[in-house]
Amino acid sequence: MATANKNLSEYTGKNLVNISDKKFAVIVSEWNEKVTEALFEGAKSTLLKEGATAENIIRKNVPGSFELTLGAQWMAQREEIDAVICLGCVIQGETRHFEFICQTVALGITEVGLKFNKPVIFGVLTPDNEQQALDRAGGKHGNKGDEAAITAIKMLGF
Ligand code: DLZ
Repeated sequence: MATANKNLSEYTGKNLVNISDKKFAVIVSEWNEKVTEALFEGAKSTLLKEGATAENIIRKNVPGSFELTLGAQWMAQREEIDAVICLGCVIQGETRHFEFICQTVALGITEVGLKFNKPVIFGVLTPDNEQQALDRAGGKHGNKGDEAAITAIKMLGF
C-alpha cells in the first residue's frame, strides 16, 4: 500500500529493458470496476509508454479477484506470454471475505509465477474504503496499475 502522500507512479523509466517484442497478459477483476478500469488504464498506458505494442497487450476479464489466479494460470501457461499482470480491488470495509480473498490470491499468484517461471504481478489493491482505492488508481497516490506494469518490466530485465 502507498505511503501517505507518496505518488507511486513517479518512475523515471531509466534502465528498463526493451519490451518492444514482449507480450503481456493483463487480467482485470470486474469487482469494484471503477477502480480496476483505472488500474488497467494505468498499466496499459505505462506499457505503451515504455515501448510495448498495443497488439502485445492482451486483456482478459475475470468476475472477481478470487478468479485472478486461474486467469493468470491460463495466460501464464501460454508460451508466447512473457509476463502476466493481475489487477483487482478488495475493499476491507465492504466484504467479510477480505482476508480470505486477499491471502488466497496473493499465494495463488505467487505459485503461478513459480510454476511457469515468469513474472506474474500482484496488482491488487486492499484498501479500507473506496476513496483509498481511488487515491491509488489515478488519484493522489498515483496508480497501482502503473506500478504493476513497471514491476513486470523490471522483472523481465532481471
Ligand atoms: C464476493 C466478493 C466480495 C464480497 N467482495 C469482493 C471484492 O471486494 N473485490 C473482489 O475483487 N471480489 C469480491 N468478491 C468476489 C470474489 O472475488 C469472487 O469473484 C467470488 O467469491 C466468486 O468466486
